[in-house]
Amino acid sequence: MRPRPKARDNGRAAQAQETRPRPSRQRGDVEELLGYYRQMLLIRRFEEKTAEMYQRAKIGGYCHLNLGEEATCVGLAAGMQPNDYLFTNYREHGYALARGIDPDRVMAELFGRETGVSRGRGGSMHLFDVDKRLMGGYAIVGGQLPLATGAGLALQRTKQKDVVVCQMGDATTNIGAFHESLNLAALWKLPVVYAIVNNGYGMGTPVEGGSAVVELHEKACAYGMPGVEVDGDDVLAVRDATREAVERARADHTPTLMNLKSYRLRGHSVVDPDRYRSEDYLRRIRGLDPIKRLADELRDEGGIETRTLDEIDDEVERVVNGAVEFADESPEPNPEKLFELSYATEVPNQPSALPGQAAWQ
Ligand SMILES: Cc1ncc(C[n+]2csc(CCOP(=O)(O)OP(=O)(O)O)c2C)c(N)n1
Repeated sequence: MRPRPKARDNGRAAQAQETRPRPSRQRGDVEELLGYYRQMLLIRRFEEKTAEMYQRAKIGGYCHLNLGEEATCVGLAAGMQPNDYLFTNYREHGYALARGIDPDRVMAELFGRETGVSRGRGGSMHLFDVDKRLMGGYAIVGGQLPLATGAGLALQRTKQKDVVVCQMGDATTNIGAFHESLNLAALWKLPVVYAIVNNGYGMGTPVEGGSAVVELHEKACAYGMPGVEVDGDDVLAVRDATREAVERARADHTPTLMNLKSYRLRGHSVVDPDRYRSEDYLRRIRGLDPIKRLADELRDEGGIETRTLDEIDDEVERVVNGAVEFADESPEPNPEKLFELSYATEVPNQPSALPGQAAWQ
């Protein structure tokens, strides 16, 4: 058996702290920063509540949280135009919220209710909202990449000006679909931005345990496209890098690979006891909390009082509690109608069939 790679603390956490000087001036409009702060806090409280609701068995199936990755969710969404398309992996609640989908409908989807964003048919890993141009939520690692690339091809062929952003995890860069997709996007000049949310781990395997190239943006050179490393704990850095890549894709159809270096504060999914990361590593990444960082910046350079930040926290907590109430009171989907949204063509529905029995002859 191959020796298990050491818990990943390869100096990145410590180094990250050293290479992040406090900005010497206010970097953005305070109102805008407060908006990002609220969105990030909403994701934080929503995900904490999701973990609680999972433990209370209100949510079933697989469930992956964006805790610690809030700056990537909000920064990516802020760097896109409302008409641009977003494809994500299964760790996507935060992206749905950052795109402006009502938290009530996101929570209802996690509860598997008819009022959910995917009418209760998708659950945590399959959030989909065509109005907000969130094109899913995919459970198969790398599954979103060929679809996002195909969407880019469709936009190019129909001469539309919209851009596709395709989010993925770090381990996804080791999947065949990653390489095929980037190759075609570069070859055909497709308006797609590939955004790695690099939280350092694919389940329990650290980046250096699964990838021959550890600096993942360097993989872009194989396809002659720009590869950009971004501080994924800094919402403004993520927004600005995304905006630049998205506008480059829009202007001359040059795809980009972004490597957003971030951390996840908990295990891979809500049932992962997270035994492969050392206490020391966890302590250090907690010190890099993107929300605390933005709060400090707002206080120190924006002149915002702690009281104002606390009020925002109270307000988002009410929103999240309201979302739970809404989800809890919403009806379950009618089993008679389950196939209605699953297939483009009509399929006979036999909800009385037992598991393992063919649904139709
Ligand atoms: C094709 C495929 N292989 C394996 C799995 C099981 N699996 C689910 S998540 C995951 C790790 C992916 O890690 P990464 O791409 O870094 O994303 P993250 O979970 O960190 O967001 C694996 C191996 C899967 N869902 N699909």
